[in-house]
Order: sequence, then structure tokens, then C-alpha cells
Amino acid sequence: MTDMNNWHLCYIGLGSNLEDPRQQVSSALEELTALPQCRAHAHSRLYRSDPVGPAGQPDYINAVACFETTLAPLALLDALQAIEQAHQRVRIQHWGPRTLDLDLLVYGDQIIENERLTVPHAFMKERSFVLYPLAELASDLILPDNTQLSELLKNCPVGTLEPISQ
Ligand code: ROI
Repeated sequence: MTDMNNWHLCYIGLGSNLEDPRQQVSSALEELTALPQCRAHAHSRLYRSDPVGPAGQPDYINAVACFETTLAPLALLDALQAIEQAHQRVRIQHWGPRTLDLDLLVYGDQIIENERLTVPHAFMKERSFVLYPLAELASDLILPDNTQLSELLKNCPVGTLEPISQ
């Protein structure tokens, strides 16, 4: 389904900790720019982050991308999942290691809750590996529930998160 006259500003979180994570995230960033009905704006630096979830898995590489799209939310989700599949996504256990995760964090000012999609993303408010890259792109972002990104950052220590690219 499309909405050709309406461009929606979106933020996508990228994460990988398997199969050359840096390369996974870099090439996914390029693939996002090539999606139909999307115009890419910017992406954050790449970050190295300690895993959230079961211990003993490799470190993650994370980033956030920003673009506009005329794709409806579920059509965008399909497109993101097609990219994940193309990376032969492996997800062995819940909250375990994965080849590539693409999370729709924010879709304009919409609040979406259905069986496939929760937007804004359910855990983004407490995850440094989402909030700090996001703040690079939109430090004054206000979520649809009126939460300010700057307030979320105050409650979310940067910890060991570190940028690894310019
Ligand atoms: N941990 C980090 N650091 N980065 C991620 O992208 C990430 N993604 C996940 C879980 C398994 C929750 N942990 C993560 O899905």
C-alpha cells in the first residue's frame, strides 16, 4: 500500500553481531538508500556496543538511519525484512546473536500497535545503542507520546558504547 503524496520521516535502527557486523551494517545502510519510494537523508556513525541480552555473545555494531518514505508502515516493514533476509539473517535464540536486525524506530508522528509492528519501537527508550546514534541525527526529536529524546538520554548512561567510524 502506498501513499504517494505523503512523505513520512522515519528512523531505522541497525544492529549486527555475526558474520562481519561492520560490513553487515555498512551494506545495509546502502541498501536502505536504494529502497523504492524512499529518499535517504542521513545516518549516524557506526557504534560498537556491548550485547544486551544473554551473555557470551559477540559485541554488536549499531547505527541509526533517517529517511523519508511514501511506503505505508507495513510495506516498509516488508521491505526491511526483505533486506534482513537477503543478509541471510540468523537468529538462533531470543535476544541472542543475529546477522542483521533492522528496527523501525519511528514513523513520522504515528503510534502503531498491531501484531507485526510496535512504533515507536518498544525498547528504544532505554537502549543507549539506539538513543545516542539517534541523537546524532535528531537531538531535538520528540516522540509521538511527547517524550523528548534529550530527556531519555539523561536517564540512559552512554556506558561502553563507542563510535567506531567518522
Ligand atoms: N544488543 C546490542 N548491543 N545491540 C543490538 O542491536 C541488540 N539487539 C538485540 C538484542 C539481542 C536485544 N541485544 C542487542 O536485539
